[in-house]
Amino acid sequence: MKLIFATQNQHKRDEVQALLGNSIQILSLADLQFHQELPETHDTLEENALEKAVFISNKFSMDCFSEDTGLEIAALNGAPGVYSARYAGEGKNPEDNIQLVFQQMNEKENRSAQFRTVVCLLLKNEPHFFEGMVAGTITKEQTGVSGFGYDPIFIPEGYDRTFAAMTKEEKNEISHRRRAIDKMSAFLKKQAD
Ligand code: ITT
Repeated sequence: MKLIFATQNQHKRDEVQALLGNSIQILSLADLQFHQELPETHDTLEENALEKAVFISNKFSMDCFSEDTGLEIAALNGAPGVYSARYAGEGKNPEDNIQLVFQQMNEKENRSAQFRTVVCLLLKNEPHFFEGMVAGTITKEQTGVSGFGYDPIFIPEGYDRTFAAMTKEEKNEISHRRRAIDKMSAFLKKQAD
């Protein structure tokens, strides 16, 4: 089976490719020579995931999936959430985003947070949604150099290291993205049976 993964984020692409292995042939937007940023104009992960999938599916007339992910911090009422990529401004700069989170968390006792991923799979123009979450805490300083985005400041529950201090394999074992993609894989397998 062949599906486009509608994302311009190479880290997401690498993680998802490793998760799906050879079970599904993923076409990336780079494979299709498509380098334009994808539209994300809504206030929920679900709507943005759908928007990206519909945009690419229409463009290439092929089944595809997309995902939208947010870091939801309890003490910030769920922020940065759906605005995670551009939290500190349009430049999508991960370092600036992290510094803004630190600034806003400065006086906060409650460091609880979760990553939430919503995958939207568009099969014959019919959307199917799959959600994955991982709970954890926000650190007071950055550690680790692996991963991307907010990984250096997020410690998943039951661990003592940030995602960025784990290997790619360790993160992929337990991540929000893994949980959502596993649900999509199970759905696709059932369709094929
Ligand atoms: P596409 O829309 O092209 O898929 P994007 O980077 O804009 O790529 P999102 O809109 O989902 O993706 O942005 C979510 C942001 O949240 C992303 O840019 C990262 O900064 C952060 N993020 C997403 N997944 C993450 C992860 O697994 N670990 C750490 N940060 C993550």
